[in-house]
Amino acid sequence: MAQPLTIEDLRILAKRRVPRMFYDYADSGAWTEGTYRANETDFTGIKLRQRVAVDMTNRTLASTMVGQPVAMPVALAPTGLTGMQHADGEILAARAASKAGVPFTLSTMSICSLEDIANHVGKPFWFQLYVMKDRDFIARLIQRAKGAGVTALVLTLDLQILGQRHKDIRNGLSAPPKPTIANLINLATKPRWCLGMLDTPRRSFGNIVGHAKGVGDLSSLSSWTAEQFDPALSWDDVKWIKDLWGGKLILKGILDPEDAEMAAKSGADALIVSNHGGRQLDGALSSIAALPAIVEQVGGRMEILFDGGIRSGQDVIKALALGAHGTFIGRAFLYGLGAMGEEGVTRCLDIIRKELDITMALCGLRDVRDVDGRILVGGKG
Ligand code: HOC
Repeated sequence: MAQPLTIEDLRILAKRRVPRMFYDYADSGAWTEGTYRANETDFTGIKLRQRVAVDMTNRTLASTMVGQPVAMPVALAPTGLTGMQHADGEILAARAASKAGVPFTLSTMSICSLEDIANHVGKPFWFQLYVMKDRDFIARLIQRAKGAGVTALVLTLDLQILGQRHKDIRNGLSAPPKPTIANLINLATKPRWCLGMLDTPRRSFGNIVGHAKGVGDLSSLSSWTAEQFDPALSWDDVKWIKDLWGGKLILKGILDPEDAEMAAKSGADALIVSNHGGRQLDGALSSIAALPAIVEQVGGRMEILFDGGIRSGQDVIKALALGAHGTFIGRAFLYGLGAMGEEGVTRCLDIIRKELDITMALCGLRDVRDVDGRILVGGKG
C-alpha cells in the first residue's frame, strides 16, 4: 500500500499484519456489535458549518486535559493487550504519544509494565486502573503508578464483568496464542509480527503478573476476568481510590446522566463519556449520542472527556463542539501500531492532527479552545 493517508488505510494494513486472534480482539464489539458500529456511524449525521473569508492564519491546537498541557486535545486511550498488536506495543505507543505531545494512557491489562513504560514516556503519562477483588493488590498498583511518575489515574467503571465478545470466544483468545493447528497456520502468514515477538524480551502482563495464578499466560480471558475483577465495585471504592491516589482522577465509562451526577459528586476531576468501545453493553447509546445529556448534567462542574468511535480529526472536532473538553483514540492508534509499529502510531496522530487543523480552519476558527456548538449546523454556543 502507498503511504497510509487515513485511519482506514492503517486498519487495512494492521489486519494484514496482526494475527487474527489479536486483530479481532482490538477490532470487535460485544454481541451484535451494534453499539460498536454506532460509535462510528453516529458521527456522520453531525454536520459542520462551512465559513469563508475569515482569517485562518496562525492556528493552534494546543490545549489542556485535566489541567495538563497537550499539543492537541487527543489522548491515547488505555487498551488491553496492546503489546500483542506489535512487540513492545505499549512502549512504542508511549514514545509516539510523547513525541506528539499528547497523553499516553497505560492499561492495567497491558503487556509492558508501568516500570517498562516509565523510561520511555514523557508527560502527561496516565494509568488506567481496573478494580480487582484483592484491594491490597490495588493499593500496591497505585503506589507503583506513583513511583512510575503517572500524572493522572483513569479509573474504569464500566467493566465490573466482561461483556461477551463472540470473536474472542471463537478465536480462543489467549496470550500468547495456544499452538493449535489453526493458530500456527495463521501465525505463518504474519512473519513480521512473529519475528518482532521473537526479537523482543518476553514481557507478559507486566502490571499484574505474579499477582494472580495463571497470569503470565492468559489462557482464558473471560474466566480470568470473572475470577479477578470485582463485580461489587461501588462509589465507596471510588472514594477509597481517590483518597489513596491523591492526584488527578478521571472516571471512565460514564454513559448515563445519573451516573455522571454521581461522578461529579465523587469529586473526581473529569469523566470520560465511554461505552468501552462498544465492547461491554451492546444496545447502549453510542458515545457521541450520549455526550450532550452528560454535558448538560455536569458540564459546569467537572471536565468532560470523550472516547468512542473517533476515526478522524473531524470526529474529534465534533465531540469538542458537543461539549467535550478533550478526546481519546483507541482503535485508531492500535491500527497504526499493528500496521507499522511506532511509525504507525505517529502516522495515526499526524492524520488526526491534520484533519483536525484543516477542519477547524474551514469552520472559521483558529484556536481549538474556541470550538463549541456554533460550528455545528443547528448548534448553539
Ligand atoms: C485481558 C483483558 O479493556 C478490553 C480491555 C480489558 C478487558 C480485561 C481483560 O478488552 O475491553
